[in-house]
Amino acid sequence: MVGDHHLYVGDHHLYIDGRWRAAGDGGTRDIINPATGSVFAVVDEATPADATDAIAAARAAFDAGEWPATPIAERADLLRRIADLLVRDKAELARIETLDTGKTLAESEIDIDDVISVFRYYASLAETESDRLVDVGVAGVISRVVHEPIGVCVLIAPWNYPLLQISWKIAPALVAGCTMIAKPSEVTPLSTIAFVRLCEEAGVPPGVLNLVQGAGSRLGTALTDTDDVDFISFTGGLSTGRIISETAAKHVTKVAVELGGKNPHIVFADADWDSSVEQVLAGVFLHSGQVCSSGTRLIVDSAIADRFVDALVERAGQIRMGDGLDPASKTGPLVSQAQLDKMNSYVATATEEGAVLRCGGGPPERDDLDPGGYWFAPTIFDRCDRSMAIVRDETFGPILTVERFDTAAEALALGNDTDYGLAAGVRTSDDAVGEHMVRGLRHGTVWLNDFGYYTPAAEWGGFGKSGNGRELGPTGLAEYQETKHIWHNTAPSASQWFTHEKDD
Ligand code: TXE
Repeated sequence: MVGDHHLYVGDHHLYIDGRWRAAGDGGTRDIINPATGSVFAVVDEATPADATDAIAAARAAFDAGEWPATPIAERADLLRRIADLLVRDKAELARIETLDTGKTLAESEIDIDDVISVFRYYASLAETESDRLVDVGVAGVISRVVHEPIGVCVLIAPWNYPLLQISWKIAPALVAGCTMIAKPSEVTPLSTIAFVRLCEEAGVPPGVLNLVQGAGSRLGTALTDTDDVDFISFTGGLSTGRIISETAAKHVTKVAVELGGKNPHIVFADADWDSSVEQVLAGVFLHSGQVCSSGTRLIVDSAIADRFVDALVERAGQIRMGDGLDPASKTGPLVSQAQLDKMNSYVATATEEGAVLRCGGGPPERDDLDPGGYWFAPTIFDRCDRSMAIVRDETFGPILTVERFDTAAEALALGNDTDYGLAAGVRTSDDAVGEHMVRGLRHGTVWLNDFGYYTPAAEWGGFGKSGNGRELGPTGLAEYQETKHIWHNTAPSASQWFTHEKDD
């Protein structure tokens, strides 16, 4: 057990129309440290009426406020000020993220660095955006395509990368000139609350960024079943994504949903051995597998499969799990009892379905871990196939399944045999095979001889049931923009449709 688990002190109010305030009914929620299972903070819990207030504030700030018409250079400056404040408070934000999610401090620090990069990237991108002139071939007509903010945005984030995922939404929304309501996961709201304080300090105008924390099941209707919202960006589970999409459709509200994945990591016999072992492990066991792009399906060449799996099993047993605040920990606990229950139930089902448990399958055999924490050891199931729930479902935990292939065609078919399509990895030293595979895989991101990396400048999102829409990159900004065509006749004359009727 490691040090500082005292109650995380401070106001954790809602932020609506530039004011911090308690929930309408005075309600609060206990926030749990996953490494101990004990309460370390208490936050205000919004009511549906609070959510409606937040939408009204964002609506007024969009319809009558100055932000949508603020020059792009000023909006970009604001994003850079936010990035500078994130740099200043990085250590504290990383600590909060670790206490809230359980991930290691090293991972939290990388998250905050990525958040900073996203704000800087969108500041620069917005400044280089330009209108598009269209030559319509009509004398005196100037035809332009311009981008305008889409309006009021509802931004709903999950618990696995709390600040990172909300920042992928807030940064482009802000620079596009939108106003918004941010709703972090009720499981991990603290870094978002701290971040909104930084936005206030940086000078985000009242009403532009509003914050309501609380259960999605309670706030969802108020946030999505309304004509006052123009765009909903959601990251989370498939079933929630469906509910939100159906509700939004009633109002013809635009929606972008990122719903996770069941990501294949395909290893050919000629792949570099050491980096393959290393990255297959990191790809699935980092953050205890609670990553939407986690490489949970190992699809390995039969020629090396037994030896490769033996190597993984040996190394998986050495991964040091522990409190994220302990610098010796390489991975942390699961986020909640609910996730722990889910893993235990998948282990039971997989065993019934005939998968062979090679390691893990329950808590690590250690007596130095806090018994209240949500510990689940790196787990490998061999001899798996697509009939098994553990291969089809997004388990969202540290469970690797192993399938074997004999030909590249088989590997490709297996890699695409999923309802999802978020990310995939291919490992081979044959460039032609690699190119064939990366072009054939129906996934939004494909890594060749690497795994897990992304950059703010490249789009992120899924094929299939991994969602629709894209975050990051130019498309991630375009989600927050309307496209308008302006046809400007600089020399109008009355010589068109009804001229002859008048003459007759
Ligand atoms: O997600 P939820 P949960 C997957 C993963 C995980 C499963 C369930 O498989 O085990 O989803 O996780 C808000 N209207 N992913 O239950 O419920 C909720 O408050 C509006 C994949 O935590 O989808 C939170 O802010 N909002 C994933 C957010 O939705 C609602 C990351 C996500 O919660 C709502 C997390 C409603 N009706 C889980 N109901 C990824 N893609 O990375 C809930 N919410």
